[in-house]
Amino acid sequence: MSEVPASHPRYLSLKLREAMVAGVEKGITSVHGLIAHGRGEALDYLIGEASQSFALEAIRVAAALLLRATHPVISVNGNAAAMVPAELTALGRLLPAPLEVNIFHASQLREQAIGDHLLAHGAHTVLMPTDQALLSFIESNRRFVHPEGIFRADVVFVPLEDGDRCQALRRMGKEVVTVDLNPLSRTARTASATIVDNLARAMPLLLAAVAQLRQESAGTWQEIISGYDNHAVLRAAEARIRSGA
Ligand code: PTJ
Repeated sequence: MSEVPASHPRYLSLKLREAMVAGVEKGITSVHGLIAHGRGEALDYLIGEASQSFALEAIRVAAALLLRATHPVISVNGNAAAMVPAELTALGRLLPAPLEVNIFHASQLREQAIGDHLLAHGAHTVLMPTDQALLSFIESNRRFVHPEGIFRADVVFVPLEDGDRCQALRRMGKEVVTVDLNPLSRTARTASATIVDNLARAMPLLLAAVAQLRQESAGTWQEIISGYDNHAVLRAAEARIRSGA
């Protein structure tokens, strides 16, 4: 790892780059993941490299959706595993919910490496893709899921998605919570709640929101969810990006 002084103005961004490169070197992240990360960096720059109010609103709804769920599942790909393994594990324990490895660029070696990485970070349950349960409406490698995980989930948390699966999950009647710096992506537009923020910043905020809202009643969760308009949140995020503020 190269030395990045904590005083550097772009410290978080540089540390995240290092985490992604380390992810590729450990066989967790695909090389395509580096390109996806670069696109995220550019969008993050445009939203001000801070969690904006549209993200905070979506985070609260995301927490309520995950708490209201009877069978929530946390889907993990190669980018998310490299960036926030401890936070994903903590979310799994807090809800509680299993983590499920689900990647776009097919590789059994990488699936195994991601699973091992999550277990090494203290994950309670890590489910692996199987050929015993297939998602409908989707052709990619992401259709292979675990029968006790994404297949029967009512709410799926899919940070940093690639689009096709989010639509498929919605068509299967599931709620989808995503984190995506691109408010124009198919995932962002089809998810139930889209957190337009950097995954590395959003995860601690989501954990705090879940910890706080789990003290509240199911009625409060329902109120938070029913008053929410994901399209309005996406419009606010897009306006921020276009304003160049
Ligand atoms: O590990 P795999 O095989 O499942 O592959 C994972 C990637 C991310 C490579 C795959 O899902 C992919 O190609 O994704 P896309 O289509 O590039 O979409 C990723 C989205 O995440 C884009 O809209 C990016 O802007 C966004 N993004 C990138 N970095 C971050 C991010 N969103 C939040 N936080 C980030 N740090």
